[in-house]
Amino acid sequence: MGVVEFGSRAPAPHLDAGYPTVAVATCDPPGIHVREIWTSTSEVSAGRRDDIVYSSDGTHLFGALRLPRSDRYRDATRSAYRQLLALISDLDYPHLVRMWNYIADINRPNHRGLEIYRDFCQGRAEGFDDAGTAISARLPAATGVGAHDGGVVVYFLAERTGAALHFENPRQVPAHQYPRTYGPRSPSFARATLLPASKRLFLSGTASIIGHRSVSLGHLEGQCYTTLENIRILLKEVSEKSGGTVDLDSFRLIKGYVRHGPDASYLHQRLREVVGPRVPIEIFTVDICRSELLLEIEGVLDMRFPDHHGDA
Ligand code: 3EB
Repeated sequence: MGVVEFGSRAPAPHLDAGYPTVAVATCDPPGIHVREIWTSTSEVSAGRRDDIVYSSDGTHLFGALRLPRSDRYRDATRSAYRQLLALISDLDYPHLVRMWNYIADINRPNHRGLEIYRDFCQGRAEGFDDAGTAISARLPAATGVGAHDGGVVVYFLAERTGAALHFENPRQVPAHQYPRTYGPRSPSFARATLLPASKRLFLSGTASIIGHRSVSLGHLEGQCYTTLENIRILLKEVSEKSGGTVDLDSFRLIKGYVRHGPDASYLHQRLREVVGPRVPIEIFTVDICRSELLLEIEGVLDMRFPDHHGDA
């Protein structure tokens, strides 16, 4: 349904191959470092509306857009999110499942001295407001991290049936309820989203945050430990609430982000210990949304549900 190219360049998402190709600037050596490929077993058709390229298969919609590099993203983000939400509603894939936001200069001040991430969050929250409470009550899992170039690149997955379930982490304040000290509008996302039909769990970007506070300041190993604890606690919550099973052994792919390149090998080693020898791991060196955070972890997991038709 779409391809995401993590590499040195970030041209706008395009449809030249008959499906969306999205580029995210996450590395310096020229070329494409890794491709993320979204497939479907059904027939896929692609299209473009406003600044959004998309593909759909009757059940899911994959889409992408890019906002050009700027020192103010609030209004452009609001309008892009409004367009995106209108598109999925009009095409009848109204339920967001997972969103990724890659934001260049994420920790730099905007034209008014407000951090770019906070400026982005303000526009995103307003875009959700514009769409009405039905959508803002069903915020999906997401990632919001830095990138080396490209302005703001957004790609997302939505679905038709409304079966997607969203989860919060009992050890963390829901991001949409973070206090105002973190910016004029809170980040708009849930900690994880489950697609029951495919038993797939989408884990949001997760960092060393307890309650709403960043912890283990300046300490890589401590932030890694707290982040993995956050994930373990969230997965326990998802298991309890969904009646299925999911734990740290359930990853089918995992992505890590580190602020400082030399920390990549440590995070890679820790993730390898956690997920076992066969699960793909990718580590990207980009800024993280809070300037004190050194790393963030996200991924896709396979859930198991009891088999009601079994021979037990
Ligand atoms: C956090 O927990 C860390 O703005 O979309 C994680 C996942 C984070 C998504 C977003 C931000 C976002 O607040 C940062």
